[in-house]
Amino acid sequence: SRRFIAAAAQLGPIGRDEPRASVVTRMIALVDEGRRRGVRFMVFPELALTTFFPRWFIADPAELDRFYERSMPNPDVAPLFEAARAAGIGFHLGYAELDGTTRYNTAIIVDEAGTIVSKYRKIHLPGHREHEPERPFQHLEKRYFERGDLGFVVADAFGGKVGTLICNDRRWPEAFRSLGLQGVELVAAGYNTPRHYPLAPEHDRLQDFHNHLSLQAGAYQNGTYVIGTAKAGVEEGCELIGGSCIVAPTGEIVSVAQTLGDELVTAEVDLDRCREIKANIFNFALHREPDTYGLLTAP
Ligand code: CDT
Repeated sequence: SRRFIAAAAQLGPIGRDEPRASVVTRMIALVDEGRRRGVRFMVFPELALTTFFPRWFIADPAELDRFYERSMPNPDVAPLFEAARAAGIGFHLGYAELDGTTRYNTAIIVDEAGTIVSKYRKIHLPGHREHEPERPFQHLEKRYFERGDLGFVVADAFGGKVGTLICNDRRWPEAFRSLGLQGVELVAAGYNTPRHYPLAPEHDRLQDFHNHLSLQAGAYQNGTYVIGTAKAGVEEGCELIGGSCIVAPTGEIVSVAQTLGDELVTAEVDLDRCREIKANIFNFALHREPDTYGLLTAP
């Protein structure tokens, strides 16, 4: 069926030395709660298995490697796959990927049978490449990850078309539209968004607003559900926004987190409702004017 209960599986802070097993146990508790609430698909955050390590300049390669997964599912994560499969729940999982010697900020979608049906590597990598010690914390995604090489990915799953964005991607209409043009009906978007933005601290008060603005606009302009899931709370002294939510294709938030900790945010989604938008105001075939959009793809 195309009507089911979906969830944002928000995680609270993860410590720098918190073992994978501890994080996976927390995630399985959310899967158990999902089973009780009849959830079919749940979205975990970006880099869900570890602390948000790009906040530190890490010179020692062995120390950096600790934060990456070399295969998926690996033995640490297998219990999550097994618990979700046993519960009949599919999920979206963000993690740092080490593919040979290449590093990506990656997310997969796993169906109810435990099969990985899509993999996406983050394209919009924010932050900086070099150590900037004057900052209260770093944002070294440009140093620790290569730009994703898999394009914007939409998979057939859960009776519909399911796409992935990762954190900063959600702020870019081109990223959302790249999924919209593939007919996406549900976008999973995990994030780690620090409250404090050192380059424009006057925007700190706007972080929650800009998060929801981006998710809601992306949903409406493409006629798709969006599930945005935070890693939230004060993590190693750095405040991360929460606000995990489920957005309808009308752009309305239908369910939103109440805490900055581990929390399951649920709502019923009906993928047929995407048609209200896709067949009308944003009927792409009828109303787009792509031959005038050349600037969008000019370098
Ligand atoms: N993880 C991630 O992409 N975070 C960014 C933070 C702002 S840019 C330093 C975001 O867009 O939320």
